[in-house]
Amino acid sequence: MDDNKLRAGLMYITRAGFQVNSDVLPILQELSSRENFEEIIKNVLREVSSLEKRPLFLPKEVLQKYLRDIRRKEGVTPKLVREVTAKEISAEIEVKKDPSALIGGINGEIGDFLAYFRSRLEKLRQILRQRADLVSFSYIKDCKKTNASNELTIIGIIAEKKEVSKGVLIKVEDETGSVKVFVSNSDSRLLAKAQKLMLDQVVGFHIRKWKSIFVATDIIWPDVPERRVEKRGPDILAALISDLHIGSRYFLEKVFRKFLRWLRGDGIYAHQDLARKVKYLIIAGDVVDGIGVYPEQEKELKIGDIYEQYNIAAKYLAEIPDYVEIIVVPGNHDAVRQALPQPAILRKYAEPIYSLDRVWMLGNPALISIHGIDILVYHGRSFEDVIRNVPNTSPSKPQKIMSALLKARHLAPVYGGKTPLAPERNDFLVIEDLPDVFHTGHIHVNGYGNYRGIVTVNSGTWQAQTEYQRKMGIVPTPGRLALLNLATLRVFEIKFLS
Ligand code: D5M
Ligand code: ZN
Ligand code: FE
Repeated sequence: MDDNKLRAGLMYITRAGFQVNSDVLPILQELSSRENFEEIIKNVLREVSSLEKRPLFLPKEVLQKYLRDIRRKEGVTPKLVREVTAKEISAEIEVKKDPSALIGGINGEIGDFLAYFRSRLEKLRQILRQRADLVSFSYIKDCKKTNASNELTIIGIIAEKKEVSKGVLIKVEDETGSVKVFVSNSDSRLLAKAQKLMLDQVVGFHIRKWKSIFVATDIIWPDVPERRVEKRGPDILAALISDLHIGSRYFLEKVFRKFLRWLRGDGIYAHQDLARKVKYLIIAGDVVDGIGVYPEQEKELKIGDIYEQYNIAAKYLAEIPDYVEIIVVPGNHDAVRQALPQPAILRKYAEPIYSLDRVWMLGNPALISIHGIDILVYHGRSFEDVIRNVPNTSPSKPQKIMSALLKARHLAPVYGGKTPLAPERNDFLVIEDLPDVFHTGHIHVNGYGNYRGIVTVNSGTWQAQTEYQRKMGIVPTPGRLALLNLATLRVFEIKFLS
């Protein structure tokens, strides 16, 4: 409030022939603190003078409107609670990590493999050493020299895991050598831990020398510190999808169209009010079914041309309202190298998608931040290897698989399994920066969870059960859309396949 300015303003108003009622005084007081108060008053008077019936008193409504506009411009939230729609909010996307431009230049020589595992070991050792009991550790070569029976700590890669008569025998490696560590049956808690170890993952061991062998006293995963996410974005939604498989005979075109119509707001659908809040669409791979991905795939294709598959995909994406930002990461069916990390889908094949503006073509995995919420997007190819390695994991509970990966702080620990890994000099698949949300696909089953404060979302599919999946006993959950609220980080779903 500025008394002199306010007095001058009041004089101006009365000279223009309007009276000032006491109820507008507080509004004028607040407006008087603004630099352009004089200009505001002039505009108010101009508006009021042009009214058909000239009022005697300066109308409160007009002043309120000016104040509201000014507050909005200044970024002050109006007291009135009003729903924010995606259209009126501007996009805020930051790509924090994208392997696309950083990979390649390796040719699979032995040196590459050594450099790759060295990078994996070093990165995970950094993470493990943040724990008080792992700060100091011994290199394997040194611990083998010891004769003492005191406890030692090692950090290494799981090179072998064998069930033996009285427990599990684990071969652990670091850059200085390897050692066999025995986990005894007699400690059921430790045995359960040992059974959950995946090949090639990096963990810490507390060990003790007993006669000529080393016995584990504890196994420590890099893991995620328990935390509560305090970050809050705006009250808008990100739609998380994956595994469209456009081009496949099993692609559920009608169901997918229904989702697009819902998003556009034409037609009468349940939860139509939510469609207007969707600002982002994140696609975690397998946009198209591709060609030559598995033997005799052509029999299951409706569109046998990869260019045409992406052309159709682009047509669908073009139907999405123009205020929605679309983020696309490749999967194992997309037109780019299979080995992880994958660069973005190649422009050569997906030109029609590239030419849509508002589409972000990123590599797999990618770390993005939308309105400050960090989302790790990864297709999920390695889930099959986790299922083989970790007891009690299955395709029907993808959130458990996601937790296992977060706990290992690696997206694809197993080397030489189902997941092809490129031995890059730098292991991009180590989960170095913890996201707020972890979004995956691949397994074609929706699953939601929370691992130590990280929201985990496996978005299902838009493809019906294939012959192969039927034989394998995989029961997909098609047509279920996962929606993430950026203000609450809550996930809920809308079913488009009834
Ligand atoms: O994978 C879709 C689903 O099918 C997923 O649950 C994995 C499973 N799948 C697909 N191909 C194979 C093979 N060759 N072995 C085992 N499981 C498989 P998608 O990537 O969409 O084909
Ligand atoms: Zn898929
Ligand atoms: Fe897949």
